[in-house]
Amino acid sequence: MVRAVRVAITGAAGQIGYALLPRLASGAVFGPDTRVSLNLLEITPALPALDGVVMELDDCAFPLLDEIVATDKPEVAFEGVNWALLVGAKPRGKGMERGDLIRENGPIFVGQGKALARAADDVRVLVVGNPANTNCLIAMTHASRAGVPGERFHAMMRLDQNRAKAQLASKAGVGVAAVTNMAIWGNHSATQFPDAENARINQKPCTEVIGHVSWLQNEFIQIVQQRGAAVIEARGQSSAASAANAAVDHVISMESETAADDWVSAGVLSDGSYGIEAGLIFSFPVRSDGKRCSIVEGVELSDFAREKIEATLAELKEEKAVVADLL
Ligand code: NAX
Repeated sequence: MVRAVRVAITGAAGQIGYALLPRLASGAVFGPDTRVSLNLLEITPALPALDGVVMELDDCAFPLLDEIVATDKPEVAFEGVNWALLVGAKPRGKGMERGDLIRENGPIFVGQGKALARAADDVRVLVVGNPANTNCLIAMTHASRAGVPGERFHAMMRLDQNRAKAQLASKAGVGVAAVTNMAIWGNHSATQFPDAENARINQKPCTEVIGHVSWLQNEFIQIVQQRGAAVIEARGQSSAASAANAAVDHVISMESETAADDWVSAGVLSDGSYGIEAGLIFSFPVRSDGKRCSIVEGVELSDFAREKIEATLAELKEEKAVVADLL
């Protein structure tokens, strides 16, 4: 049976949008039996650039692509969508502190959360725009007040998961598919905790396979935490192809059932699991049943892991305090 999905992408004329849209339109995300419509949101000054992106999508002649809506109005962009990928946000400017960025971008997600609740009945939301967890918290708060369940809001941690898997695979000399159970805990920021202690390589504990405890507890964590900065340093621009790829991976994972012996990482609404303050958007290992996802319970955490998790939790609490008036 042919099904149809409608996907909203904000910041669609940006660099992640440019890498993401062809993947959505080609069928790479929802499969060869699903027709796709794209609702593209941009700020008014970026509409001419968005026109160019629409021309290019037309010129790809994707057989599964039904309709493209390009707009600067959130209500139009979110009308009847099944997924909303909230990518659009202001980039961090020179000399800007993290707190300034949070204050700059927070208001965008107040309006978008409200608009989502008004325009879409059955929507799942992935927030990519930084600071992703706190932006997600803001959008979720306003949408859930209008009746959209908070569990449908996710902050993207998949790029961090993919980066961590790639590092472990390279260190162990195996393909990335051999690495499973890669949990990223906490915030999509330099305090995140990529958890090698619970990762597995060819179903064996990663700590046994790699063995090099000091590397796993130091260099590995730092490489993953700083990978975004390393890409900016090398490329002069932030990660775009890998970020778009991670958004694709996230949606595919949420649309399918997670293997019983694996998990994926996503920033989701904390229910108090693992002692994380309920109500925060915190990255946990999660499993999806194709429609809903839930936090994996019972993952063992060492004292080292708990200390790292406390640090990233503290940062998320601080971010929440900075946007208290937006919640
Ligand atoms: P770009 O600056 O290339 O594109 C952002 C686009 O968003 C621009 O076209 C801008 O006009 C648009 N925009 C701004 N405010 C908007 C609004 N209110 N409504 C709709 N559109 C709006 O940035 P890009 O490289 O595409 O990155 C987008 C966001 O992703 C940034 O916040 C970036 O920090 C974040 N990232 C998040 C990652 C994650 O793993 N969660 C990784 C990659 C990336 O750094």
